[in-house]
Amino acid sequence: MRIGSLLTAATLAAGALVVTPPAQAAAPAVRIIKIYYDSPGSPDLGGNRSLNGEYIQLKNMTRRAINLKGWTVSDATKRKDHVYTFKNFVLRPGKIVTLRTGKGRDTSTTVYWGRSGGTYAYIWNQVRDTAYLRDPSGSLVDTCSYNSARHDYKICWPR
Ligand SMILES: [Ca+2]
Ligand SMILES: [Ca+2]
Repeated sequence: MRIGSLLTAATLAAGALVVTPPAQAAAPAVRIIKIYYDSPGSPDLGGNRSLNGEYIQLKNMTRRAINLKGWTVSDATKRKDHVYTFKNFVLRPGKIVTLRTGKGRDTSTTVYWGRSGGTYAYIWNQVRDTAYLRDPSGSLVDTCSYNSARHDYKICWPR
C-alpha cells in the first residue's frame, strides 16, 4: 500500500515536472553543495586515503526521495573515466551524499568513484575545475566551478 502510494506520488511529481515550462528555471532538485578538491596533506601522492580525502557532496533539495541511479558527476575534462555514474542510490529528502574519489565500500551516505593509480587519479584539480551534475537523460542539473589556491574546498551552496 505504502509503495503504491509512493509510486503514485512519484508519477504525479514526474507529470508535474513535464508540464512545468523551462526546466532550467526551476531550482535544481539535487544540488552540488561542496567540493573538497585539495586533499589534506601535501604533496598529494594519490594513495587511497588521500584520494578519498577529496570529495563532492550532493544534496536532495526536495521533500521527496530521489533515486540517483543513472545520474552522473563529471569534471571539466571530457575523459570517460572522469564520469561517475550512480548505481541504485536513494537520496532521501534533505539528505546529502558524499562521493569520494578513491576506493571503498558504498554506504547509505557515502559512495566511491573507485579510482586508484597515484597522482593522476584525482578528479578535482588543485586550483581550478568545474563539476557537472546530470540526470539520467544527460540534462545538466547543477554545476559548480572554483578557482582558488587559497582554499582547500569550495562551498557551492548556499552561494
Ligand atoms: Ca593536499
Ligand atoms: Ca579535473
